[in-house]
Amino acid sequence: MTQPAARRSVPGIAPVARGAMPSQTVPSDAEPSVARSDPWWREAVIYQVYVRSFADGDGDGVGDLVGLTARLDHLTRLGVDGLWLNPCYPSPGADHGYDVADYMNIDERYGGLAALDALLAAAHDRGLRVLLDLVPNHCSAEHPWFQAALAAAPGSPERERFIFRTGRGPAGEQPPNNWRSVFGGPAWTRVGQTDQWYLHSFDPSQPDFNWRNEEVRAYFDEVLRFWFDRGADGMRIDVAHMLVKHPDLPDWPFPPDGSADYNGYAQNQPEVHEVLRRWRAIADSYQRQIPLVGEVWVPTVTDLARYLRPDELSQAFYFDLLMTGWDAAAFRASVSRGLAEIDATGAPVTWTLANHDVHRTVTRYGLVRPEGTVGSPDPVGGAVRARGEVDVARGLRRARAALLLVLALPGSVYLYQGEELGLPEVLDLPDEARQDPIWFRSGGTEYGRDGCRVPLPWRPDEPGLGFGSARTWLPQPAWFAEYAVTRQWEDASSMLNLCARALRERRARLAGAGPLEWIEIPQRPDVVAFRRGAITSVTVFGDEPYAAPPEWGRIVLASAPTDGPLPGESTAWLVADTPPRPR
Ligand code: TEU
Repeated sequence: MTQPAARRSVPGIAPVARGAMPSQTVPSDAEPSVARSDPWWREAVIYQVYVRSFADGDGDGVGDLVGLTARLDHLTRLGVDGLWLNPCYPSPGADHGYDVADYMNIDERYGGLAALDALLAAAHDRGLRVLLDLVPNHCSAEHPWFQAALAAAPGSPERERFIFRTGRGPAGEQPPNNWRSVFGGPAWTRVGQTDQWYLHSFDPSQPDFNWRNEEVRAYFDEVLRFWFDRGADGMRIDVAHMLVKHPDLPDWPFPPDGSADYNGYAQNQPEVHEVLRRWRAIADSYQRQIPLVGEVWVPTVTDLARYLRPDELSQAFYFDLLMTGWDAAAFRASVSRGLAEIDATGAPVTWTLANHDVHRTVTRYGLVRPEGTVGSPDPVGGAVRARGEVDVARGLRRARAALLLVLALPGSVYLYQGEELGLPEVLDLPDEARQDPIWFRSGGTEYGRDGCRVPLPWRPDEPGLGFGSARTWLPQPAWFAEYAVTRQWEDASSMLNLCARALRERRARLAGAGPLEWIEIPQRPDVVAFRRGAITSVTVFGDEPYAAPPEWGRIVLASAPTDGPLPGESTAWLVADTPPRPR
């Protein structure tokens, strides 16, 4: 069903020969002056690939790089600028790749290094950039350094690469402090029956590195260079705010009523910025533009902006909007906050409505009756993974509208695989199928993130819905067939066609369009409208239709069918034949 890939030429991208190892001085340096002054990533739309759930090339039930490479046509037809791959390094898979055992290799289950080289070549050939995922806060307990640390004595240089401490209590049988793991339970695990414990902000199989140790810093310099030399176009950086801990590891004053899990000593320490500056210098030492995109969960947008100072991260996901519910005032306030605080840093706002850690957009916006509070160990888990009764049709309407709104904003946008299909969260996976460490560590009180990681439906009438294997690593519900890629390309009104059209319009009408100008509509507080470049974007959050003034022009794209007023819960992009005069 897929059409042949359009070949686009993108400045700064050089096709890389299959199997070749590009160096930093080969053709990707072409046109550096153009690229230097106008970094490609500032307005890019990047598609996030959760590799094990995108497409399976070898039929083992788990997605891989061969499967991905074979289906790049889907992404070129969709019209994105690049992709970000969740970690695919060798890993025991306790947290599906966020437990890395070898930082300078690709897992054989995903096809090994040769498959990555082939993917880079094929993607570059189509003008698609490829970002990898750096996991620097912790490694896998199977990483040779951690194995060496366990074998070495307390106080040894091997242990200094991690955070080992003596426990409390007469025999050191209590954890060294009161810190909690993001995945639930204490953040410390005892080494056998000794008085020594090691810190893990996530699962016990993910020991935290000691970022105050120069050997650790030097190692990651090497890791970055390894992938940039190989042709990676950028890096997403996992929990970039967490690397450095308070030097004394003091107890954090958690409220006794359990109302907040945020731990200000385990993250967001001033020294983390030294590390980010170091990485920025490495990225900038290449003759092409390499973005570092941070996953930074910090309490305020002002905190977030500190990570985006000119010599630190190029971008950081704007989770503020992802955590905002379907509400006109809240949406507009979040967008304004982002534009004010982030723009001031000189970095583009990096919008995202979904990723592999949160409930899918359709489900978040369609939640009509939340089921009490979520007993999540994760400080933001309750907000982004609330369960309850979902009105899927409503959720889809809102997700379509939200997507158009976001695609009209200045900055860069990250789409999570399946978002282009309007996939809802799979809330009712059988318990025995669940794999997320959050599910196990929370004692089954938090269902975790498996429901947004179910393998994609490609073709409705094939085993495994065309994923590439009949038995997929997480089971696909029967209703996934309705959302299949081929079916959606055939349906002009599908989310997939809406998304593809929006990306085309965005490229044609909004490239380099600059800032937005809000339009006030005092009589309709449920309508959010702004003008940017040639487009006026209007979102109706309420149920009542809204008739846009004729001078705003004609509708070029709408998230819901209309031949007059915009229906409730929809977004339309309008274009005036003669642009309105500036006020
Ligand atoms: O996520 C960081 C993290 O803290 C998430 O748990 C986040 O707070 C939460 O899911 C939102 O509710 C990153 C990765 O994206 C995640 O997949 C990994 O499990 C985690 O780091 C550990 O590497």
